[in-house]
Amino acid sequence: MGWVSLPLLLSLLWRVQEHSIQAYEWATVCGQPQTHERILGGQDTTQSQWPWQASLKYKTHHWCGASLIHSSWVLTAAHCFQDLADDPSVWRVQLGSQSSKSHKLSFSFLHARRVSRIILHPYYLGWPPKDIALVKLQSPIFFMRSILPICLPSSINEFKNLTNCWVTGWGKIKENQVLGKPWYLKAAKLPIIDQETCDKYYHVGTTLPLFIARIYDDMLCAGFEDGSKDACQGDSGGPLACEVNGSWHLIGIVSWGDGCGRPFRPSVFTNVSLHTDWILTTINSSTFSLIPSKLVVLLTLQLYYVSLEPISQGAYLRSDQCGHDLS
Ligand code: 4AZ
Repeated sequence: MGWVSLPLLLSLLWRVQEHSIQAYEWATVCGQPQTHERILGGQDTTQSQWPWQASLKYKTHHWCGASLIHSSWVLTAAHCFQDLADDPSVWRVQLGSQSSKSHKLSFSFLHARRVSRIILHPYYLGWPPKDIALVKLQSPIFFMRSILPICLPSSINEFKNLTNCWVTGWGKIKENQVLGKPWYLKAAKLPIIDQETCDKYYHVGTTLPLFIARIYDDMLCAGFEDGSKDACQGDSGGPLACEVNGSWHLIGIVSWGDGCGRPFRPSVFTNVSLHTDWILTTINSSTFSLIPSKLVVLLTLQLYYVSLEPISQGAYLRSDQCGHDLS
């Protein structure tokens, strides 16, 4: 290794570390699609309008939606993995594509990633509540016009007066009809329904007494009484994105519903604001676990440098400076 490349390598490593530690500096870039187009509910949409939308693929097949929240992490629903959470190698994450079936050339290092970790919520028991999972990409994705993260809701207070919320996905367009060619992302504007009203709706047409709740804990509903717009199978894990003070926030994750488009059966989402702490803690602890291994690399480089110093022509980085730089 030439001596010119050593400081470069060190600075690169340091930048990578800095990037991971200050994981949430991206808050300044999150939730800001670089477009001013507007769409009608249920119509085709372009990826740059929803640049955080990801397709979680089982091998090569679109399986669930997901949302980019960080250059190395997407958030999705835990139920998407069923019993396949232990094997990250069968999963892929595709970003930056309007169609769920991307062109072979665009299924490249620019737009798709293998998965290195799948972390289900520790209290998820195989069905909602806590239907939420973090997926770590094997390497960070590059941000571009069609690939940008969405903001996380910082508190439940952000729920007040949410009037611009959209669900997006490549799921079925009717209960018994899959999305057809060219498999373009769909978006529908949905009003939020308060938990009490939603629970009442979910009792309509059942013999279940009202004191047995169907909507509880971290469940959040959005949709119409008549079911005219709705999420469906294949949209699971995808975002309910709401505009708050000019930025888009990930308010919900598509979780479940009784069929699709049925009256009194709106879509049920995982309420992300109740999981922000878990998300941040999990991402940060996963990031910090990298530091010891980086220190080993840096120490090794330092030893390498010390052992070669007598024959090197000029010292670009003395070990004391190195120690100072890393403090
Ligand atoms: C599903 O099976 C599913 N109508 C997702 C959302 C809804 C229903 C089913 C909501 O993944």
